Amino acid sequence: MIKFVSSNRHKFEEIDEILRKNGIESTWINLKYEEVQEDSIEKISWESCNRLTSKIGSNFFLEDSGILIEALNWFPGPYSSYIQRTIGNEGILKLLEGKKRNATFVTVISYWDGEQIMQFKGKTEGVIANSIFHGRDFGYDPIFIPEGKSKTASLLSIEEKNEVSQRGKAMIRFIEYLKNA
Ligand code: ITT
Repeated sequence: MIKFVSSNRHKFEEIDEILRKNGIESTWINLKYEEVQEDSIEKISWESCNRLTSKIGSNFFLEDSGILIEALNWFPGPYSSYIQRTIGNEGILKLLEGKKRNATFVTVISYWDGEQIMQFKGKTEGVIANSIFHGRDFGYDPIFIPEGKSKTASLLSIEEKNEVSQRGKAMIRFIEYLKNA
């Protein structure tokens, strides 16, 4: 049994789909922890995990994710949550009018096994769509088209998204580690 700490139901649905497929049971700890403001997704993920070790006990993981948009000098990255809450997907589309649309989505998992923190990263290249496509409306998914797909991540099933997403890739690395540990 492994614990996943997050306030985000969509994240849990995605990680649970992959863990189940690999025969691993998980419990969702629905907790909004305070995120340190750091300039990298790795640091935020690591520090958030480190602060929870005494509270949650062993065998838990969490992850921090962010979208990096080339035409915005790779912003918002570690500020993705704030930008989503403020200008949102509509604001991003406005900023990108007439600009290059490449973007990279990153997820960094931090796992506390009771002794140390280990990190597993996943990255997915993609493009920002020209408009918002509602479906499974998780964060930037209504405007993010992952490489190899012809529609936004919001229009993919959880399984389809996991096959190409930053979170899916980070999870595969993490599961590989768990199986060999
Ligand atoms: P936690 O409690 O796990 O921290 P959160 O929603 O605050 O949940 P993050 O800080 O990692 O998660 O996410 C930063 C922003 O990126 C936030 O607005 C999310 O909705 C969005 N996001 C994260 N993963 C995403 C994904 O796979 N697809 C689309 N948007 C995503």
